[in-house]
Amino acid sequence: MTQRIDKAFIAEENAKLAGFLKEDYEALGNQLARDDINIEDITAKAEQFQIAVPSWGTGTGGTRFARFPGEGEPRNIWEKLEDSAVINDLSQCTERVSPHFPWDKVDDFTELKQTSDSLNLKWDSINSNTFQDQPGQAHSFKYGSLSNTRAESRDLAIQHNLDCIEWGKALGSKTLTVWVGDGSNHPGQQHFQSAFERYLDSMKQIYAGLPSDWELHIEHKMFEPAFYSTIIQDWGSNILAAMELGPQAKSLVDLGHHAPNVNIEMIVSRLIQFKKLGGFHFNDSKYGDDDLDSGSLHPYQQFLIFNELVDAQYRNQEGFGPNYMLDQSHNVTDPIESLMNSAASVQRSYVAALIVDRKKLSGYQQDNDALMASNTLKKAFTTDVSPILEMARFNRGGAIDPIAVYRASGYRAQAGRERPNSGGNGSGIV
Ligand code: LRH
Ligand code: MN
Ligand code: MN
Repeated sequence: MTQRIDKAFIAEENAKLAGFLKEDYEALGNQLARDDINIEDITAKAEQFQIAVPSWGTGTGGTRFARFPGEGEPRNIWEKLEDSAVINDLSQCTERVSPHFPWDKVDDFTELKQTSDSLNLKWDSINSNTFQDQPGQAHSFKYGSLSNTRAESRDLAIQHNLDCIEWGKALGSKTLTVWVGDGSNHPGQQHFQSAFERYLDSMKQIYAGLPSDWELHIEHKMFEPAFYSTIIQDWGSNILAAMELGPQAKSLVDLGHHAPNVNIEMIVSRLIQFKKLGGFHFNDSKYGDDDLDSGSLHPYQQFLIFNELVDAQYRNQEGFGPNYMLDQSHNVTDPIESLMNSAASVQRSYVAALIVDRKKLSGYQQDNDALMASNTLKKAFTTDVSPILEMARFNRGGAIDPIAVYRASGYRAQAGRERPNSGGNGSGIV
């Protein structure tokens, strides 16, 4: 077992930065006070912020062309949990892990729950996988899963989702996320309406198996692996399906799953308005479903999404309480570092949205003062809220500078020794 980073070591490293943090925090506090914002209130909210880590994100994702695994990659769900614990110990905002079945192979769910408990981790949404065939699978998903023309394949996909609910119960999860790659690659290949009817019929059977305190999240994606049409291609088909199923069904927004230039924050607003916003998969993209690190390319978009979320939070919008999760693929970075960076990037957007002067914004909107409305948002976005994020981590016993502490700890090298045959030699050359 790879040893977690010692609390005393984190404290030692923090001590080197604590003086600077105090100065920066005071300066930012004075700056915010000019606008009647109490920095302590914002820090308290930042401390409550949580975003889940995807179990599959702790390994190198690669692309469909190649994968270049790094040193000491986790070889199973237990080792993924070890890495997730390190991420949370340092970041203090990632106490949940979202598993993917059957990528995560588990024989004994009680034992897995005990392990996660011992690492102070909880379980977020369960992700089912019917977008590929498993070895020896009796009926293929080649022509779709929940919408397949053959009942045998549909039944298999339905049963897998029902199994996921059972496994989730054992882990203490309360959400099932369903993304399917179903669709078509050629015009005419599929009858759109019949395929959607079959999908809805299958989803109704899954919905019927949901415990009353669970939610079913439907994830849309415009394309890939089906390159002509996809069954739940956008938020329109998504919300239609969610409305058809019932109040426990909601839509999940993965930032990389839209056409370029789509106004995602507006989609978020619409879903909030109709009590259908289930959750997020945060990542960033330039071309398509790139799964780049969150906020690495479009931090303003991420902030504008949080502007909608914070607005709903302040208005106590009924039915509002989405799950936040990262869904990224790390090709060239250490996944632990990328996940810590990305969690902080999303948290940064949240905090920046908290300091938007909403009273002023609302006045500018009322008066149609477009320039000042936009500047009000920009003012919050361009404020460097780093001291708040650092103080939130510090107050909770995490690292002021998570990446620096992680690198200084030598955790990755230790993982390399403890996890032989994990597929990488650390150089990226395999
Ligand atoms: C599909 C997706 C979905 C899957 C994950 C691995 O592109 O975003 O969330 O479960 O990738
Ligand atoms: Mn996703
Ligand atoms: Mn995706």
